[in-house]
Amino acid sequence: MPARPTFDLVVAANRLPVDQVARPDGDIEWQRSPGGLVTAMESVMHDQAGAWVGWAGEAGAAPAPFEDSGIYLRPVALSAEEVRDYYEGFSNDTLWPIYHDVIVPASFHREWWSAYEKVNRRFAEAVVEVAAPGARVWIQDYQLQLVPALVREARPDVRIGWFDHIPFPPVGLFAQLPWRLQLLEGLLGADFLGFQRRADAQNFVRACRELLNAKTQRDTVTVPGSDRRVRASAVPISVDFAGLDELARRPETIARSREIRTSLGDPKVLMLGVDRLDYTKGIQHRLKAYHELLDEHRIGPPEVTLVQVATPSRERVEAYRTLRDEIEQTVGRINGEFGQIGAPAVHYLHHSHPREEMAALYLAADVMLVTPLRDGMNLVAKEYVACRYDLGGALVLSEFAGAWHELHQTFACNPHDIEGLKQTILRAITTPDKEKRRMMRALRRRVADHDVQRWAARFLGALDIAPERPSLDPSTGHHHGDEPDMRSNEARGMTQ
Ligand code: ADQ
Repeated sequence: MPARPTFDLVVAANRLPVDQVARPDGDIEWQRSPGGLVTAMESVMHDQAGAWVGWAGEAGAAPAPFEDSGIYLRPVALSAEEVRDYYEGFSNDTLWPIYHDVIVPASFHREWWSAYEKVNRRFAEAVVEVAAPGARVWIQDYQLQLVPALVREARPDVRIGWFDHIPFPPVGLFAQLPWRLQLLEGLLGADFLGFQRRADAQNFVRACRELLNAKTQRDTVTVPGSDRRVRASAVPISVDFAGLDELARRPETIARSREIRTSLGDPKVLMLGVDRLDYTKGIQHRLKAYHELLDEHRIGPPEVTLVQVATPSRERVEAYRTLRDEIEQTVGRINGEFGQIGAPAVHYLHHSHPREEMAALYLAADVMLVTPLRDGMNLVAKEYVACRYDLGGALVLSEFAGAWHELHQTFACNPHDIEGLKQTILRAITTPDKEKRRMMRALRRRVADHDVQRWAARFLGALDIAPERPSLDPSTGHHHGDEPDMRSNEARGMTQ
């Protein structure tokens, strides 16, 4: 029997970067899913072969490992019960609400936790199987928080990193979790932990200090009972700037964006929202502000219109079904009151679109509304910026999105403050083009410099030097990985 292949770089994520699609002849084929993580990995995997461990998206037996565009894919099987308990349950109905400020209440069920443990163990076994001696292992996100310690136990030779795509909650919220100690101990199996914002890393370090009684110094935690140190710091994720910029400049994208505007009746102002249909995204707050602006005759169709794209998401979790009903009811009410024949006030699209169509929508939109109540980063904000090669458009951005800590030249808003949100939307509409172009130029500079390729390189760079190197750069007094300009919004506080 041939030896199983092993790799120097192993990525583990809940999902593999491919989707199963049925061909018309009934055969199944795999299609690369277009997410930013895949682009980031391609950029670091081009000079070394890598493996990706993840679920293939269908309950039941896992397909055999296979190769796709140079990446070795190692599927992990999940039974239907495990999808329910580990994924929909513990990941999306326990951790997700706790990590997002309990916008909806979290559910705690011991059998969900057992499934989470069991599935994390299965992921760890798959990682161990494909990792070469001394490999770098990069574990993604909140679904796999126990994997770092499980991998370390079996394979002390490998370097282990974990990246948190969502916020890490303040200790007061995190402490509600009955399994808080196991989660912290799971994460402390890593050498380096990456977060979207400095505040997230600090929340983690503080949780270790207060709940595990661990010794901490700035961004470093000493694992209790050992002298091993783990670093936790901010490495904010980004988008494939060059790829999106190129896509937006294509004549067919430009033509499609004109066509979109024409089919909407050539409004003076086209506003756009693009979100996964999730209660963290502040879609209701946005619709409420829009509704009031219409009601007060400050704006109205056909001059101003709103396109809201809401991608279906987690529809088997009750909070998401309720949210969908609420949003669809609100959209119906707004259109009933303010729509005209051929000119609805809200164009609501509940399906996903190819990249090309997304780029055309971004290019068509005069005002992009990104108003989450809490969001790890929010890639939509950065994608919009990357597509606006023409320096057109205006970005309304919530202070509660990780992106706000990097993108300073936006129309910043607090989505809870409906009156303030309305004023901000009006300002985004009425600010002179010259000023908006200046803002967009600054935003594009930031995203171009900090693209997803750089994010991956920075994460792996930090993983390579952690934890032997001192975490403070003696020449500047700054932490490695913290850009001075990322700190300024945080330093100004959330009260501006
Ligand atoms: P998400 O919560 O999924 O990600 P976000 O960062 O906005 O949020 O990414 C959504 C992605 O889906 C974007 O790339 C967007 O273009 C795409 N998308 C949305 N609607 C779509 C549609 N109708 N059709 C096609 N594509 C659509 C989590 C965290 C975020 C963090 C990311 C990455 O919650 O805070 O930014 O991970 O770390």
